[in-house]
Amino acid sequence: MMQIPARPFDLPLARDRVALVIIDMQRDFIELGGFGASLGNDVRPLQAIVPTVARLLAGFRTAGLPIFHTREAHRPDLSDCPPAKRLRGAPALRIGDAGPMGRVLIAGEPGCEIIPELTPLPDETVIDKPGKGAFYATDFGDELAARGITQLVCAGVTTEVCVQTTMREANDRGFECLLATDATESYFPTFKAAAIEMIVAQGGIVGWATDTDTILGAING
Ligand code: C5J
Repeated sequence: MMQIPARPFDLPLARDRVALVIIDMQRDFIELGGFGASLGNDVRPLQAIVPTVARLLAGFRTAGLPIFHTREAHRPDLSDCPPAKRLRGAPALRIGDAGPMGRVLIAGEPGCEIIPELTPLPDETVIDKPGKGAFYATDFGDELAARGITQLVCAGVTTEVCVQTTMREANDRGFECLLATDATESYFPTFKAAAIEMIVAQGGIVGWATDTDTILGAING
């Protein structure tokens, strides 16, 4: 058992039951010309966490622990993208529109790919998800169950949207989730801070939170 100092209290992680899930570190959210930028967001805070996410990923690889990556990705015919999602607001580019990195958030398009710094290795599982949470309309739950995983270390973007949604979905399914606080980011600093507080409040109502060095110290120590 690896004892992780965390908020709201220490979390024992079991080497044979824990996996890393890196959420939506895609060009469309992180690079200029992508979906995130088209919504009017400053992508630089998301770019700033890339080295930390890469360190966390490297640590899990070194420890030989399972790794999952997710992508928010829709089918080219948009049959898995409800109009209520596609037509929301007035972005410069909607999901499925042709942009500088191909069609926005469409599987197989350059913008939908995970950024090169975090390219998954062949033995790592990539989950394409049409929603905010990684469990909705995917086989993520089955993949975790097949490996006996009950604990998730979570990282990626954005903290209060796809990361928190995935943690809440996981929590409802009985998983223990630990958020790597410096390996996640939001376009809105106050939302990131609030999301972390929501997760750890009330005795860890959604999960736990700690920093990347603490996690790496435990899994590679
Ligand atoms: C958003 C995400 N923010 N990956 N997606 O639309 O958090």
